[in-house]
Amino acid sequence: MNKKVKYELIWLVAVIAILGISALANYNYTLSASKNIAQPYNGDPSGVVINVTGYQWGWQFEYPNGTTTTDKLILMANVTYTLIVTSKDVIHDLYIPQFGVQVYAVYGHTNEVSFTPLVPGTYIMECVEYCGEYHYEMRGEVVVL
Ligand SMILES: [Cu+2]
Repeated sequence: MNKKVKYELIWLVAVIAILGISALANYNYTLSASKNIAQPYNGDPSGVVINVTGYQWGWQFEYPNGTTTTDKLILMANVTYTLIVTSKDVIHDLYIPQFGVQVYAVYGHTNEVSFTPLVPGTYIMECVEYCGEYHYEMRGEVVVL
C-alpha cells in the first residue's frame, strides 16, 4: 500500500469516526426530549406563574413572590408551571430542549407555555432566534429541585 492510499484511509476512518460520534451524541440529546424529564401541560390550571422577559442578551425570570433571577430558572419537580413570556426589544425564542419546551418572546406581546418538570437536575436553556451580536451568550440553566 503506497503512502497516499494509507493517508486516504486514515482520513476516511477519522471522518467516519467523528461523524459517527457526533451522530450518536445528537441522537441521545434529541431523544432526551422524550425521556419524561418534563410533562406537557396536563390541564391543571393551578400552576405557578413565572414572568419571563427576554432582552439583548439574557433572560429574566420573575417568580410569584417578586424575586427575580437572571439566566437561571429555578423550579420544583412535580409542580406545574406557566411561563408568561415577553421581550424588551427584539424577538427571542426560549428553548429548553430536554423539556420539549420552546416559546417565542415578542415585544409588546405575551406567549404562554405550561409544563411540569419531573426529574430534579440541571438542564440547559437557550435563545434559538438570532437576536443580535451576543445571541450566542443568551443561554442559561434550568435547575429543578
Ligand atoms: Cu435572543
